[in-house]
Amino acid sequence: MKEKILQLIKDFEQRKATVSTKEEVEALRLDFIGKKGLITLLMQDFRNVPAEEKREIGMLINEAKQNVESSVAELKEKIEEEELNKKLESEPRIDCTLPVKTGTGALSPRTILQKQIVDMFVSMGFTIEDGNEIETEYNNFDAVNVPASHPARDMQDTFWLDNGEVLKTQTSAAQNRILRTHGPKCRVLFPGRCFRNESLDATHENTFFQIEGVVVDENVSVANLIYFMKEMLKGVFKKDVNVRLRPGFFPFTEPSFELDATCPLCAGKGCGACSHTGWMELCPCGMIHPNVLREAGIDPDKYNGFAFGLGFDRLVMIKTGLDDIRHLNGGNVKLLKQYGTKI
Ligand code: FA5
Repeated sequence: MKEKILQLIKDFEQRKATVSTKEEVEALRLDFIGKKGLITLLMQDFRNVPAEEKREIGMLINEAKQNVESSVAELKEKIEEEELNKKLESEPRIDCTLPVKTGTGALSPRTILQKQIVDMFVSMGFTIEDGNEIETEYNNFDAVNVPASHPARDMQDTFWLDNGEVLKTQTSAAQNRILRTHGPKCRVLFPGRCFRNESLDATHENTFFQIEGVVVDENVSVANLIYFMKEMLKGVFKKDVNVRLRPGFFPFTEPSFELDATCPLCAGKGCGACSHTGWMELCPCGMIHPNVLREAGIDPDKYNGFAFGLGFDRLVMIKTGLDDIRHLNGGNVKLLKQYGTKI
């Protein structure tokens, strides 16, 4: 038996030196340790080995079997590597060091300006948050004091989903969650995409962006609101911009305002862009309604705050001179790239 095993090991080593394909390796494996392989058959004969030789013979057979297994694995790996190398040699080479063809895309003017505005507010101590695009009716309306009978809930304006949720019509939909999370002393900016079932024209899209901000603390005033708005406008237009507040109405602010800025194009003298008024309507805002604070678990007798909801596409249009909001959602890369440089 011992001689047989030693002979088998020799035979295996000889065969091993001759194989060069995966198929040959598999045949070699089957011949030696397959179901009817030579070593497997020897193992079946093992029961006939005299008891005193069993230990030595057993070890020899096991070593031979392990040697075949590891040799087969090594051979397979070696052959696979050789095959891969051959394949790589035969394929056209890609030179990763060649310069990349640039200019295939561009950041939207919206993206560029939003980043600038976000940076400004971060430098003024604001945290940036993201809102959902699909919102509950509660967050979009009830939580911000929009009563059930308010016309904004009408099918004309709101995209309702079958499950009763809505496509967020305003970034204010995130107010309740944000106030709850951040608590009564907070400065938070939350840009987001909004959706309304509007007739489209040069200034109205069904998908547009707002940038909303809230500040809540003790003794917050309208003067604070004006300060932050002027700082933002100074950053956007790189010069001081005058603002004025007109009375407005929003269920979630009291008092509510429409904030106008002196037309940055004609510096308030009057031009086509501002309908010769010298002012541009820019940002609805106001002092957060006590009901909204209360609904978010904040005591309105102790804390107050302001909120603003900048119509962001409008600001992008003013800044770049783009005359139709629909371009901002279009895929004309050349156009968007060109207007992006104006920011
Ligand atoms: C609101 O959406 C309020 N949530 C804003 C607000 C926030 C007020 C916090 C007070 C406090 P309004 O519906 O006016 O308000 O929209 C705000 C701005 O979004 C508008 O001034 C306008 O610039 C922009 N906007 C509204 N509808 C459209 C539209 N269909 N296409 C493009 N921009 C729009």
